[in-house]
Amino acid sequence: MAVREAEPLGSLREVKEAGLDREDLLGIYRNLLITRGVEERGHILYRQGKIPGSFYTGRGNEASAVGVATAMGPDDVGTPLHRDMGVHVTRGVEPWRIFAQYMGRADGPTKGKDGNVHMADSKLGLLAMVSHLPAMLPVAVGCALAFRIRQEPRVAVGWFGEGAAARGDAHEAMNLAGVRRLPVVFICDNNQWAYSTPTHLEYPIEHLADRAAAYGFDGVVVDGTDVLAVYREAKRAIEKAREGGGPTLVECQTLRMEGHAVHDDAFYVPKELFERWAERDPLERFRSWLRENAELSDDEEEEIAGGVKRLLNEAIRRADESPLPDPASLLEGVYATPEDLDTPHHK
Ligand SMILES: Cc1ncc(C[n+]2csc(CCOP(=O)(O)OP(=O)(O)O)c2C)c(N)n1
Ligand SMILES: [Mg+2]
Repeated sequence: MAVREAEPLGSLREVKEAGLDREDLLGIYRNLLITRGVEERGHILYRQGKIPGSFYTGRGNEASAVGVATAMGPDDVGTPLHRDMGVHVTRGVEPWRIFAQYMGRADGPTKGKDGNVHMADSKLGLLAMVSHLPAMLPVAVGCALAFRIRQEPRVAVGWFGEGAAARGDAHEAMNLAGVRRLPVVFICDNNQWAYSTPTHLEYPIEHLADRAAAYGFDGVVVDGTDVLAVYREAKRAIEKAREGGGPTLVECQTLRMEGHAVHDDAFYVPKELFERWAERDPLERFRSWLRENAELSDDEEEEIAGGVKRLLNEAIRRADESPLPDPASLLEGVYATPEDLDTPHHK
């Protein structure tokens, strides 16, 4: 069965019908710039020796992450991964706290207990990832089951990579979600590589989203470099889930534009592939779309870019002032206390 392939979003009118006004569009552009800027600055900090451990980026995936997060409701929850910085940015995590996290400082979301992207601000509806992939999918499904039991009109969004989809927990999560028609949306960041493994060694079907049919729900393939198409498909899937229509598997197609992490130069990815996908740079595509369809002027563009630059300069300065964590706080915040839990059961 051929899965549905999403159309690109065309005119400003269509976008308005999809629920976005001009201010929203400029906000999306800004979030894309912040996302890329955070990761570009991260590279510099890494080379300056200011980021311990490794450093991961989602270059090429900014539109997928920002598009999906823009479609989420304020009370929805999500489990973004190492390519999804745009989700944290769009949900409102302040960049200085992201830099503090990278640098292992006390003001990072994990308070210096992790220096990597295993972070999230639960107050913004995000759950921090663990390393094991795709272990957050069962967690997202568990959230959806809780929403069902509590009769809350909320949706959980679970992210996974196409490589991680080969593992059993992806199957178990999608099966349970399908059987119970839970309010969950599965977002596959299909960036064509799992470390050095290409897709033809990961799954033997044309589209990963073809699998949705086997779980009894819809699958859709979307160009992950087209922020508006991602937004529309994510919105459709999220609202369908909210209304009791069950899960959707949204496959966002991109290319991982850098190595797996900073230690990897991606020598195994054909150069032509990078060249081809560089022409579809998500930020550049959306900038051109805004100029052609929403009258983005030079002044506006400069104002937004300048504002982002100042924000990031200030963010790095502030993060650098954040202290390293006090060793005495090592065991604080590691386990949830009853006060942290807002379930009726614990009240
Ligand atoms: C269970 C498990 N096995 C191995 C790893 C090591 N590992 C981290 S990321 C990664 C590649 C994952 O590929 P994919 O799911 O396509 O996500 P991507 O990194 O491409 O976004 C691997 C093998 C892991 N984190 N968890
Ligand atoms: Mg991958």
